[in-house]
Amino acid sequence: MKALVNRVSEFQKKARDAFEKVDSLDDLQVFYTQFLSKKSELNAFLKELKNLSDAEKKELGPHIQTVRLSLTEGFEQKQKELRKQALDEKLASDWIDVTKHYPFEKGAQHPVSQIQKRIEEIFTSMGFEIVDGPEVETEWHNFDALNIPSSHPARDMQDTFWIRSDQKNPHKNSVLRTHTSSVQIRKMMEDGVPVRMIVPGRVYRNEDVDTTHDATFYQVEGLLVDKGISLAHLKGTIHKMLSELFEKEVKIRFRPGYFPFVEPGLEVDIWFECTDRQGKKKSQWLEFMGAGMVHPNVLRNCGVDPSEYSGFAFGFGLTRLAMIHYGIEDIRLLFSQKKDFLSQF
Ligand code: FA5
Repeated sequence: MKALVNRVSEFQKKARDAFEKVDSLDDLQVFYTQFLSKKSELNAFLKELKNLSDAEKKELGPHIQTVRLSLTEGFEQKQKELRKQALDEKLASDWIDVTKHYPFEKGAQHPVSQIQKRIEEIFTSMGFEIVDGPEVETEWHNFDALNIPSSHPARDMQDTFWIRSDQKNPHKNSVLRTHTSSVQIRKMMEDGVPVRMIVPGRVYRNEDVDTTHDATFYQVEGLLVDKGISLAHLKGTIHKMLSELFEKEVKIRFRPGYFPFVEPGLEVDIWFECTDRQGKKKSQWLEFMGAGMVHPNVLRNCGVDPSEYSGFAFGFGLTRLAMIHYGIEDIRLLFSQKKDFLSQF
């Protein structure tokens, strides 16, 4: 026992001397290995305790633990100091002059963001709220609640990126939302009616990309539900929105269209006048958006009584609108990150 006590005292002295000399994180690591790790003499002392009597263990055990504790505290404190010192040194030497390349080239808002901002201004001036929703959506919100059950052929109208589709429960399956219409459901279920909102947002479809189709694009959904709402309100709202946006009287027309979540369903066309590359004036009806009166089943799915409330809904491609507005011929340019192209807007 006496021999062990002496060795512990000697160890303690050696450790203190070594600690005094620690000057860097590398030194500290060497100190740790030698005096605190499993390979250290300290650990060997603890093993040797086993061979002593109970009384000796009671006396020497706590002493060895106190030595270990004081060395560990010293080690941790020193580690903190040295790490801070290393960080301070790095920060002092490792910095960049952010003004070096001044003046920066001036950035600008993306054309789709510019149109989105303008659309938001126009709709908020008409008392519409701007609402957001998740881009990873449940199958139920994206399809079933909008009157598109899994067996319905209308599912094929929107090629879908499935995230999870191995379960029978549409609340558990998820998709990258194929349209912003899913937010109609979320909003009415959360806040009830009356409602007057637009939802600008990104949507995804598993499409073959071409000049007018992208796999990721932006839509704006509109929903107004209240007592006594009719198609006349829809027509007035869309006409006002487009005339404000194009800063002139815009001609629109309604055609019958099919979307399972509206009845009657419509396609809205816009009379578009432009000058082609040869300088020739061109005018034509352009398909602009889907719309209609909210289907009674959709209202019921959201807990709204269709005998009391009615409403209109619409959805248009914001990316396509930006193309029309700025005369962009190929949708792929918009998200090509090409500075030459983007700096024109
Ligand atoms: C819908 O997505 C319906 N949710 C719209 C709607 C809402 C109808 C409310 C009725 C009531 P559709 O699949 O037609 O409908 O898409 C709407 C618009 O998104 C199109 O008119 C078009 O402008 C745009 N769009 C559709 N697919 C693409 C694509 N691949 N790339 C770019 N824009 C697209």
